[in-house]
Amino acid sequence: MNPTAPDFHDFADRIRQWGRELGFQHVAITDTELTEHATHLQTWLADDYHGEMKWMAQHGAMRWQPDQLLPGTQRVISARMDYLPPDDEPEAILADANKAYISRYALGRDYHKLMRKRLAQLAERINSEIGTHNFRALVDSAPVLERGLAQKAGLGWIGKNTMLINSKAGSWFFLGEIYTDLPLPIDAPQITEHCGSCSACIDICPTQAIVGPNRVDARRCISYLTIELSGSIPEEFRKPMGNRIYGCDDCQLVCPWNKFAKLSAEPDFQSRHSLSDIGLIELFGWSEEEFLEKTAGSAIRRIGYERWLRNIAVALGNAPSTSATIAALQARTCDASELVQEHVAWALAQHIRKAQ
Ligand code: B12
Repeated sequence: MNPTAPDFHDFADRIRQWGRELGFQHVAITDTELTEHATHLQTWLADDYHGEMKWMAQHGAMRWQPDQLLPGTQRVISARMDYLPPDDEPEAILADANKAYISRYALGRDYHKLMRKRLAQLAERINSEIGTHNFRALVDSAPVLERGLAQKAGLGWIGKNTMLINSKAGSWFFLGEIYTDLPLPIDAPQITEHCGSCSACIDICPTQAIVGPNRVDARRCISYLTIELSGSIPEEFRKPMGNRIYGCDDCQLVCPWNKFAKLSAEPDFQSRHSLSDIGLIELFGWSEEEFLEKTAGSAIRRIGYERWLRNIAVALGNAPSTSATIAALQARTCDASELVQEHVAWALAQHIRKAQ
C-alpha cells in the first residue's frame, strides 16, 4: 500500500473509468453479504432444480461467502459486458424450422477467456496504482452467485426469468467479478424490480421451465437440456425444443426491457462460421474434425460432437418433412453413438407419423 492513505471514493471512480476503457459497460462495487440469495439457492438445490449440475451443490457456503473462496475478500467489483452481435435477426431464425437456432451468447468466441483477461487487466491496473492487493478475477469459473452480487452492486434486478435485467440495457450481457481485499466504498444496490405484472417470459418458455417468478427448474430449461445434460433428452421436451440446438433465448427475446439492449462491438462476440444463420442439414453433415475445427475457441465445443449431433437430430425431427431432411437423418441411423442413433430414430419417427 502507498504510504499516503488513498482516497477510496476517488479511487472507486477511477476503477469504474478503467472498466469502461477495458470494454465493460457497467462496473460497480458491493460487499460480500449474500444471505438472502443463499436462502434462494438452497431452496433451488433442495428442489433438485439443478438436475445433473452436481457442481452447483458442491463447495457448500463458498458460493455465498466470498471470503471462503478468497480469504480476506471484503468487496466484489461486479462487471457487465454486452454481447448481442449486430445485423442479427434471431426471431427470423427461430421461425425457420430448417435453420439452426444457437443462443446469441455462443455465436462468437467463448466469453470466459475474454472477460477474465479484461478483469485481470483491471485488477493489475488497480495494483499498479495502489500497491499489491489480493484479488481474483472470476467469470462463471468458480462457485459464485454472480447475479446476486450484480444485483447488490446495482447492475440491475433479477427478473422473473432469473436474468439480471438493467433498465437501460436489458439482459443480453455477461457478468464477471473481481474479489478484492480493498475496503472500497460500495454502490447502492438495485432494490426495485421492474417486471411488474408482465409474465411474458413465463408464458413463452417452450418447456415451462420458469416454474414461478424468479425460479427456473433447470431440468426443464432448453439451455440445460442442450448444453448440460449428458444423456438422452426426455421425449416430452423434444418437440418444444423446435430448432434450438444450443441454448435458448426465448425468455430474453420476449422481455420488453430488451428493446433497450445495446449491440456489442467486440470482435470476439461476432458470429463465426455463419452460425447465426445456418441450415440444420449443413450442420448435421459436419464430421467430428469439422466440428472441432469450427468450434475451436467457442463455448459450443464444450458439449462435444455427440451432444451436438443429438441436439441437431431432435431439431431435424421437428423440421419440415422434405426428402433432404429425411436423407440427412437416414445417413446417421448407424452412427457410432447409441445416443445419436436413438435421437435419429425418434426424429425419423416424427416424419413417418406426419406422412401417415
Ligand atoms: C447454473 C447456471 C445456468 C443453469 C441454471 C439457470 C438458473 N436460472 O439458475 C442453466 C444451464 C439452465 C443456465 C441457462 C442460462 N444461462 Co446460465 N448460469 C448458471 C450459473 C453457472 C449459476 C446460476 C445460479 O446460481 N443458479 C442458482 C439459482 C438459485 O440462481 P438464480 O436462478 O440466478 O436465482 C437467483 C434469483 O432468481 C433469486 N431467487 C431464486 N428464487 C427466488 C424466489 C423468489 C421469490 C425471489 C424473490 C428470488 C429468488 O435468488 C437466486 C440467487 O441469486 C451462472 C454463473 C454464476 N456462477 O452465477 C450462469 C449465468 C446465470 N447464465 C447466464 C446466461 C447468459 C444463461 C443463458 C441466457 C444462456 C442461454 N442463452 O442458453 C440461459 C438463461 C436461462 C435462465 N433463464 O436462467 C449468465 C446470465 C447473465 C444475466 N444477464 O443474467 C450467467 C450469470 C453467466 C455469466 N457469467 O454471464 N444457466
